[in-house]
Amino acid sequence: MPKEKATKTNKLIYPFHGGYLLELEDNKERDITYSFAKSVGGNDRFGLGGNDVAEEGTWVYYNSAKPVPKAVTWLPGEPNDAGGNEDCMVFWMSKGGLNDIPCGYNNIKYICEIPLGCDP
Ligand SMILES: [Ca+2]
Ligand SMILES: [Ca+2]
Ligand SMILES: [Ca+2]
Repeated sequence: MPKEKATKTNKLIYPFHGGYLLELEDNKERDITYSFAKSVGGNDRFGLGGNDVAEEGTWVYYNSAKPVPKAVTWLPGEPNDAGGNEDCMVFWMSKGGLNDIPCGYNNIKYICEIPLGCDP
């Protein structure tokens, strides 16, 4: 059911004007946005744009379809595809880093980014 999962998540992206689920380029962006999630609080999981829905073990971002860079590091032992059903990237706040969890997970917040305009 990879397509259904992707559609479910895409619906969450559209309400944000010009924004999309967060795509981490490196650990610097990871640390900055993790701190942001921590300051927002209120949930142990914050969903990002990374997923391996299309091909197990191949992590890409929803919006750009770019691979999740090797420069972005996960929690030790993650992503582990626990139960063969973890295809979406989250910040796991109580563990302090990136984890993969089932895409249909209910109790979750999402982080989006909006590209800055570069008008002259
Ligand atoms: Ca980004
Ligand atoms: Ca997976
Ligand atoms: Ca996991």
